[in-house]
Amino acid sequence: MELPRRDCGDELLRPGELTDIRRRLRRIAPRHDLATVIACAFDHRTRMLPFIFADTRMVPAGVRAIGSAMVDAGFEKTRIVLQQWNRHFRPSRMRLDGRVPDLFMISSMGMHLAPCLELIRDAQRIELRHRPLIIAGGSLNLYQPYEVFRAGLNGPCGADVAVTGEEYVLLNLLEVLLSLRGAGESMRAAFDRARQTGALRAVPGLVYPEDQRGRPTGELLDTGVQRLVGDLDELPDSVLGYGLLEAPGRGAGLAARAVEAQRVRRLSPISSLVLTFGCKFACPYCPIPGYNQRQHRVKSGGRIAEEMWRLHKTYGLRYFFGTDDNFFNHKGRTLEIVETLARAEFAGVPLRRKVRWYSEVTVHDTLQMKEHLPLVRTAGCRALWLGVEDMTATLVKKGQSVDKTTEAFRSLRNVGICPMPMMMHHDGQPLYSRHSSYGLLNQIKLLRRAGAVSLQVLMVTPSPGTRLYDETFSSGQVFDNVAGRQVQNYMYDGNYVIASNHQRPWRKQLNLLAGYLYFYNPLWLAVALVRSNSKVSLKPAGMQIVGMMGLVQTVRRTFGWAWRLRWGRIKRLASPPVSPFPMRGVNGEPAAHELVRLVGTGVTQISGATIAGS
Ligand code: B12
Ligand code: SF4
Repeated sequence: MELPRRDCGDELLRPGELTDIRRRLRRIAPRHDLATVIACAFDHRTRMLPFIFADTRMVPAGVRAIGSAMVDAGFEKTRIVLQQWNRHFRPSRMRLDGRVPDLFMISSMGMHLAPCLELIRDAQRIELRHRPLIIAGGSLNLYQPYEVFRAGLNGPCGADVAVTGEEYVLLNLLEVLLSLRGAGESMRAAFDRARQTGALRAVPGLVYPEDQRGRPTGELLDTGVQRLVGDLDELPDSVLGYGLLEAPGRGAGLAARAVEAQRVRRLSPISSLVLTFGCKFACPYCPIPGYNQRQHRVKSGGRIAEEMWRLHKTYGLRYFFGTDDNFFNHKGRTLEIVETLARAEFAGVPLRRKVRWYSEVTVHDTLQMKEHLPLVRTAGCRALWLGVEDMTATLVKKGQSVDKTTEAFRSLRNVGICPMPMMMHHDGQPLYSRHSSYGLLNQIKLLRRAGAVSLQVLMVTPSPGTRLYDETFSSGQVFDNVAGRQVQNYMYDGNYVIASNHQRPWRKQLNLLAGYLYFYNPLWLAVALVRSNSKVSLKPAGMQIVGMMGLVQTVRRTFGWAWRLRWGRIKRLASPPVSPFPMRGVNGEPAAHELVRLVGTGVTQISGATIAGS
């Protein structure tokens, strides 16, 4: 099951509501002098192709967005710590402005669950009277908020509250807490009171251990699906977040000051930037349309141009990655953005001379935009990631075919935009097929001929919040352990074969490696160098070098798994993971985020399977 949809017409916040709450908080912030640390959980075992380098050289937009929202609301004592850069950071040792912070927040994706829980455990070691309010958020919590709670003596413990939504939900929570907070009182005490008086029930987008008159009930209360901000121009300024970063280091605590502005570009040369959210397709393995309540949300071209310019001026940033699910989703809106970016000028300098940007799109929409691709390039775009999945559309149909994909890739390449394919390998696809385009290597060959500059091949893997999730588990495809080694969250990244009905799943694992080796190798590096006078210049050669380095790491991390799959015994799961605690919604409604529910003996519901966007 996907996330349930709010009532029709009630999916979005009232226009201006996010702007208003920001203004209201700014008025009361000086009375509260809050200090906040936001940590980004990161499991270093996930470092391999196809994301190697992007994972540590691009500060995630989620933590930055939350940091920006805090500063914008008037809480300037805020620091962002990335486990990507600070492996030894321990919340129990953190001090900000000479004191233990009032709020400790954690942002985590699903596959970074283990370090996320360790951060929470460590924060709980802080002496009770100083302990900050622990708030968990990020894509893990959008779909599986119950994961940040563990069994304690009195029911669920761990994080104090999980935020299952975006900036507005956090600001809404803070406004409620600050309206109840007495002078000198801790944020945890204010939270306890808000919980006991029922004040938090009116904040959609929270999950927390239920408490009735000071007594834990042992249940998790879910206040329902968030309302989304429709106009992304209402979001706080993304420039603020970069000013809060803790510099990379080996220490367990925090430095006296955040990293200097002039170091940001070297540490994070690529800047992820929210441009749009949502996608009109409904791939059964993708949680994105459900999460967005079937809405397409955009920033205006003017706002994007201004943000890029100011990020460039303030931090020297030049390369931007749009965190879009499908940037070409709506032709009219896309054209408004690219036309504005193409003609934007600041201080007499055209923006397109200073910045380059990249995003994710679909094959279908690229062809719809074919005649406008030269304009897209003029606007500064130099590479687009396309969800090709399986070119023959055997696995997924979203308007792609061998001919259409080839046409889309050639069109992009002709105007000087690098096409970057994202493929999905699955049980039915052989490594190679004779006289057809079905095999993995056949398709990689076609994509390379059509101009592909990089390659992403992931195995179909169950992903919460999707329509296929339940079925993937209940059909017995998902592995529990292989040769005694438990499948852990960090392995749900598409790089490990952890769900398959294939008789020889180890072959699938080796196929992924073979696919990469076929694409990234010294031969193709030499060819790319010889052809480097094309419109996309040295990029293919550069990607070959990055790809080969990443491949070494991928082989190192996944070859042992292939070995286990070959020789070890595979134990399978019969049902998907469920919340370890009963969950309930407000006013007797079912909990919106209990996507899997066990009723009687059978699993009744759940969400679906894999991978990123487009
Ligand atoms: C850009 C991107 C990447 C980039 C960049 C990552 C980076 N360093 O920035 C790259 C290409 C490296 C990447 C890789 C992967 N990604 Co990715 N990626 C995205 C994408 C498209 C955008 C992420 C983003 O920046 N969004 C914009 C920010 C503002 O949104 P956000 O992070 O959700 O944060 C908001 C809320 O969650 C919340 N929030 C966030 N943190 C916190 C903290 C607190 C305290 C609070 C209160 C709130 C809060 O508020 C934020 C502001 O609105 C998303 C899809 C999407 N549209 O979000 C997938 C997504 C995050 N990726 C996903 C996955 C699965 C992966 C991969 C495993 C690959 C794969 N199999 O697809 C790898 C993992 C790599 C690794 N080692 O971590 C999944 C995660 C699913 C999950 N359950 O966690 C997503 C959600 C796509 C999907 N399937 O729906 N990804
Ligand atoms: S996989 Fe891509 S095209 Fe399909 S629904 Fe998700 S974002 Fe849209």
